[in-house]
Amino acid sequence: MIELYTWSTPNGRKVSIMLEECALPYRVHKINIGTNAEQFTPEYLKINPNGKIPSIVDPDGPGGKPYAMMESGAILIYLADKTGKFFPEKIKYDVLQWLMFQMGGVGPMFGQAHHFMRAKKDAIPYGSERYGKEAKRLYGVMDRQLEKNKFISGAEYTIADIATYPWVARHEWHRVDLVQFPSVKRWYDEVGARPAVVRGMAVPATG
Ligand SMILES: N[C@@H](CCC(=O)N[C@@H](CS)C(=O)NCC(=O)O)C(=O)O
Repeated sequence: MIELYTWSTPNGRKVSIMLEECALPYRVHKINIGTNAEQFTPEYLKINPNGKIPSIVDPDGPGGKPYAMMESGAILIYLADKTGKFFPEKIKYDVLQWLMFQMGGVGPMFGQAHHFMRAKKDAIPYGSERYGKEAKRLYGVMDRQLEKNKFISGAEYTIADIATYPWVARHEWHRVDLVQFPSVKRWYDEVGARPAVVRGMAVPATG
């Protein structure tokens, strides 16, 4: 059984959605990052040297040996390779582009918007404006892509959609009205109706 170390955040939920989509058995270990302590214990740093969630430990990793992994994008690729799901060879590089767009753009920029808008309550207006504007720009990019394509990286649902959905689910946190991005809204409703996405978004059950 795969051990999942996570918390109630978009990066954590990418992995719980993927595990649900692939019907892989997993056990949830809550790492309450709000304590500023649980993610930095020596035991946890052995699994995730970066001191963040999510992480997994697969007892049946490469070569049949236990394998610990950090970085949500890498974990999605690993689980896709393991199961042969949601990372089709024929659109591999399209998927990678949009996965990297999420990992290097959507996640970090929305995360900064949340920090300045919510955690700092707009105390530093420059930060809220800078990251709020960048978040809207990224929605524009996604909206144009989703106007032409059913899913983020093309005609099929892939790990790029799984990586992006939990961040768009926080649109109110970065003050984006999905009405202004109708193709993102169409995709968001469709992906959000998938039973595995509903289950994955509810992990961890409390926290
Ligand atoms: N690039 C990393 C980012 C992970 C990340 O930033 N996780 C946040 C929660 S979403 C975290 O653990 N923050 C706790 C901290 O920074 O102390 C990934 O995608 O896995």
